[in-house]
Amino acid sequence: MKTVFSPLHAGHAGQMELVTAAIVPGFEKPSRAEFIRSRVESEKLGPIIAPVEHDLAAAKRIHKADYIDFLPTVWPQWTAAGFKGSAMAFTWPTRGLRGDVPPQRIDALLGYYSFDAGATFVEGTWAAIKSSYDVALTAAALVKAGERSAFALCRPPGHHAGAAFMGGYCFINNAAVAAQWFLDQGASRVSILDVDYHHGNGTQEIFYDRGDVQVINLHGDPMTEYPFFLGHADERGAGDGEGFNLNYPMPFGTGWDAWNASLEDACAKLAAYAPDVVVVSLGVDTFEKDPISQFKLKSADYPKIGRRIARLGLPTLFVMEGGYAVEEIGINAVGVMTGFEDR
Ligand code: Q9C
Ligand code: ZN
Repeated sequence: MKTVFSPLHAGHAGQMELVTAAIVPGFEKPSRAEFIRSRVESEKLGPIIAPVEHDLAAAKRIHKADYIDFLPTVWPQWTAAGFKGSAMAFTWPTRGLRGDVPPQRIDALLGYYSFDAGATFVEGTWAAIKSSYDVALTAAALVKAGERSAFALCRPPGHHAGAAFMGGYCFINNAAVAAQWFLDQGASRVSILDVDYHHGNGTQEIFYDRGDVQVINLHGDPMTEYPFFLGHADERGAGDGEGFNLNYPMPFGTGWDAWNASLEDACAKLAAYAPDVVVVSLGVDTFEKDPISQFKLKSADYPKIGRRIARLGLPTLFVMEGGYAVEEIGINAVGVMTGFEDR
């Protein structure tokens, strides 16, 4: 399997993060991608190739144009305003406030275009976002050209980003962009299988009323886990999308047996949908030692995930999402790939 990777992710570094009762160094850090890249090499998964640069047209098929045009301006606006440190939001247009009038200050615009403070900018952030997008589209093109699978080693991740909002370390929804790109290239139906520990609220929002993209999420129950405000089992899609959004919320402490039962059900629903291509939003923050997550999967479980996905017998694009236990992130993420290849 080919891996697509860009060193430009590394400029998105040193950002701070707001967590319960503290501001701490970001968990979404460059070593994540570097540990995965080095495991791709040591496991001899296959060639590592550089992304082809794309314009932003494919991003604007998924995201609002004003949102995409805003992203490259954040850091220049932040520094022009005299602000230092990490650019992050602190006020949001929630219920009872105006969500339709963009304010004229960068610190306020960050709130206008986000649902939390978790998508934070430093100087190299836009270049990293753009490279992650290029990585996803380049890997998608490999699958479209006939490869059985490809690994988009994206950083930053994407699945919390919606049509006009960032959050949860995510800016452009790489998996959603790739799914739409497959449709635009002639696919009739695409399934997105999101196995990240956190609910992919952005992906769900983007495709909720559409029948041409099936969105399946396995995740920590939003009653007690981030992102809290989406991801319940009764969210099944709307209009043309009715029945094509499937959520599998699971409680803290969930281990392989219960998680795998959800995966089995999800794979049956996916196979019944009979998509032309599968996009896997691959988070490995389901791992027992993940510092911000509460599931109990072990390193030996990740190849089993890959094996099960391979049994679907469909062209498959893996898009990297979360996973914060950096010492094991390469073992776990690449374990899915080697399992997929049954080796
Ligand atoms: N105390 C992804 O995995 N913060 N995003 C959680 C933990 C946000 C995760 C707070 C986690 C975002 C792509
Ligand atoms: Zn996650």
